[in-house]
Amino acid sequence: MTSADDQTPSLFSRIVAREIPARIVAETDTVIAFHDIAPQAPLHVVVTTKTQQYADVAELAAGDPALLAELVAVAKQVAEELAPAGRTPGQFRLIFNTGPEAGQTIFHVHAHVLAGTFKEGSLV
Ligand code: DGP
Repeated sequence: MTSADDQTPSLFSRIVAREIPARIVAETDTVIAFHDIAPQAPLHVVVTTKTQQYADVAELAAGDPALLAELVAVAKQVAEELAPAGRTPGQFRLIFNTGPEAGQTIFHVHAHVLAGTFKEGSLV
């Protein structure tokens, strides 16, 4: 059991369940991607696991590396398919805020896929 197991459904689990609307852009059996509600770049998509078993990327890497690889593959797919105008498809920043002091607010592992520029150097 990991730290997220005993929690009530996270906001992202509620998006997975379609209880909260989101602009979903990709989905596999285990991973889902949707536009961030407060974009920090012309392309800003959140990629997360469909279950909330892992709170952050360190837990996911230790517990299910294949699922982490799937999440990264979906991030790349999104960055290829939704590249901002004038940007090279498939070139992107991938940010996993890990812990509250690093800016993590939702403790259900997720990556931020960013491309284009609003705030160069921002860590989301
Ligand atoms: P983090 O701070 O790394 O835990 O990222 C959480 C992200 O989730 C943050 O960039 C904003 C986004 N977010 C929060 N609430 C919602 C929501 O209701 N819908 C969507 N699409 N994104 C949300």
